[in-house]
Amino acid sequence: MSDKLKNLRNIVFAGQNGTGKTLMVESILKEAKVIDKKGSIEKGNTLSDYDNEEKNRKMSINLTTINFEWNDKIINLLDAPGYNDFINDSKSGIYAAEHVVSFVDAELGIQIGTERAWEDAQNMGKNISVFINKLDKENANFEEAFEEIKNNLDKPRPIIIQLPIGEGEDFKGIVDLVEMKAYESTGGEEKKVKIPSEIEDKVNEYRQKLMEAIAEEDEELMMKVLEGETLNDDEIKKGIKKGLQTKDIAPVFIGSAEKQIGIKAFMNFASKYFASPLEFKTYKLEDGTEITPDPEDKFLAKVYKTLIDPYTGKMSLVKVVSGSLKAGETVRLNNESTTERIAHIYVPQGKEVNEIPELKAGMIGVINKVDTIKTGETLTEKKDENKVQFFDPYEPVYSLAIKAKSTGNQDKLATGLNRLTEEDPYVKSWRNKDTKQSIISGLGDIHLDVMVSRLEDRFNVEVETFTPKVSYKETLAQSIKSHHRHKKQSGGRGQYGEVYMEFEPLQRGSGFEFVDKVVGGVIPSGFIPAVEKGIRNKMEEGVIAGYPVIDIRATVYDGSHHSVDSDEHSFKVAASKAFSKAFDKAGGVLLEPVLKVRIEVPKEDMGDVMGDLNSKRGRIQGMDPLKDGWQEIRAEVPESEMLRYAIDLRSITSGRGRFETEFAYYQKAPTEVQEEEIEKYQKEESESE
Ligand SMILES: Nc1nc2c(ncn2[C@@H]2O[C@H](COP(=O)(O)OP(=O)(O)OP(=O)(O)O)[C@@H](O)[C@H]2O)c(=O)[nH]1
Ligand SMILES: [Mg+2]
Repeated sequence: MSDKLKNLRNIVFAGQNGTGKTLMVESILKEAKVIDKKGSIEKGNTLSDYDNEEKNRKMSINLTTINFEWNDKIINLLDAPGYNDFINDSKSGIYAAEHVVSFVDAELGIQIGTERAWEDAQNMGKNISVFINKLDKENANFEEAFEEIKNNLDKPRPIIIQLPIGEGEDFKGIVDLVEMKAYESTGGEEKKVKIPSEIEDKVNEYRQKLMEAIAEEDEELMMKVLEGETLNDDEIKKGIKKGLQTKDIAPVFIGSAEKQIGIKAFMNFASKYFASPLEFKTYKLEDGTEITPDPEDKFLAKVYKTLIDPYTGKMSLVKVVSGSLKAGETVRLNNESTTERIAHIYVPQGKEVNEIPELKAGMIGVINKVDTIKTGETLTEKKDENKVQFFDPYEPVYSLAIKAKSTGNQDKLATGLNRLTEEDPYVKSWRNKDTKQSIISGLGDIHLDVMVSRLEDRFNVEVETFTPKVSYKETLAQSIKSHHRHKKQSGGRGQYGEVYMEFEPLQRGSGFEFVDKVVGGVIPSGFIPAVEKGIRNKMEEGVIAGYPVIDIRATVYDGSHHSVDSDEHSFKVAASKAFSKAFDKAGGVLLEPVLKVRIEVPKEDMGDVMGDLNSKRGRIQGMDPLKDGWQEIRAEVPESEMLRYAIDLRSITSGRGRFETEFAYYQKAPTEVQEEEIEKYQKEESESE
């Protein structure tokens, strides 16, 4: 194993938004002398949040990777966004790293974003640790925060490895219980100091607790502690290494990104005890085979993220899970079944890249400007068709209809959406054929808002967004016979066609049936398809409210023709008119789509969530307890009531609840909805005339 790989550490900062991950990255880069001056979130000048949207919104949106050295180690530090709408980028970061440092605000305690990072890290088999940041805040409380962590994270076991010197406004440094060293920060400079005498007793007490916690990792160590002996430095270190290796312990770090406290101790610990990617087996092939990250084995890499810079073009971020790739070699793209020569290879450095000659197992790299490579792609050697498993992303739950403000810009909008959804594949852009609207779907309103701003910023298209129309359908209220004669005499050849028809509503899901019962050639057989076509066209167009008609049987049983004037067009018109008349006489029914909804919420929010579902005409289908304190609710709810559910559920459950939907069936829409839709349609029709 080369030293370079042995010394590599892939670390992601993940967890609740606003806990200070980006500012902590900045503090570390200052300490590592990658930057001379620390930027701030407020000024929008951090190395990690470089995107315009991140600067404007003062939050991370994209996963950013920064590469630097600490002592003898090469660190890839990944800064993940914490806001729920960008959670798939957090998952990408957890996927690409081996060590997940989950952030907690010392004042606010555990929040859902951090719990989700734990869940994702556990599911992907990653190593978890915790950073309690913002200990400088007035109401920060280290002990309370740790208790909460302990109560919410049982595997791996959180253990205290550092103690604060002072708290709240007096927070000025930390004691490293492993190394028994203290650091204090004055004027933004962290310096080693003597352990303050007033906390010596506490330090000894916690060092003892640390020993006991670590002894659980090793029988020999346990015996020693039980017999009242103290562990020596080497034994403690050995215990920590083992606990991390077995994913049994989660070290808890503390500090303040704002005051530059806890940086040195964290980085020293990470560079000493965190392990090289070659020591983990967290990736699998799609058939379940575990992959050994051996640089000498065959080349396998996964594209976990795509960035598109308006000037420099496409950057595909790859994690090499085995083997190696030299610049100039050709790889196979297994989703596309094509090959590409990779001329240059880079490592990411914020928004920049640094060129390198070779990528090896465990490394994070960048491939530039290969258009066919997309997020989720597996790159392999030429003849290898294996695919590497990816994480399960969160699916879109919130949609908006979108159109360019100026009609001349529709093409530009389409191009922009294409590019943007390639960069962020967790936004989908599609056309709803029923409502004839262009739709964008994402994880929440902020997610789509970012898309809209990017369309304006990068592609110069101003757009409007609306709540999407619901895909209503129409059908007949009852069976009815209907007749129409189409006759036109306006100089030259006339138009003539007459049909007698019967229309019947069918069961949901039956579709359209056409029956020809014409006898004696009163309508020549050559015109029968035109009759059917007339009905089909009208069905697509809609009769009462402009939505497609479904579940109908149309029977043509009589009619007449004219030997000169009859043509296909005349019979199409006659059938279509007969169909409309049938709706006038028998009445039309507006059908609304109903969704099957699965919701996960904390128990304490159950009452409010159920109440809200009731007010949305939802029918509860069942409930099941999930893991500790969570509940699953299954319900059927009309789609029209669910258009803003991502936002409603977020506010009812303070961002904790999540849900997914799928189409279930169509049902008769309530009378008020039907009346409203008909009125809207008639208004639109009269305006367009
Ligand atoms: N008082 C105090 N404020 C901090 C500290 N760390 C960060 N902040 C502030 O907290 C806010 C959020 O910080 P960020 O670094 O953007 O938080 P983040 O975790 O990256 O947030 P997301 O990118 O949205 O997930 C900013 O206003 C920071 O200046 C800290 O240690 N103490
Ligand atoms: Mg951030």
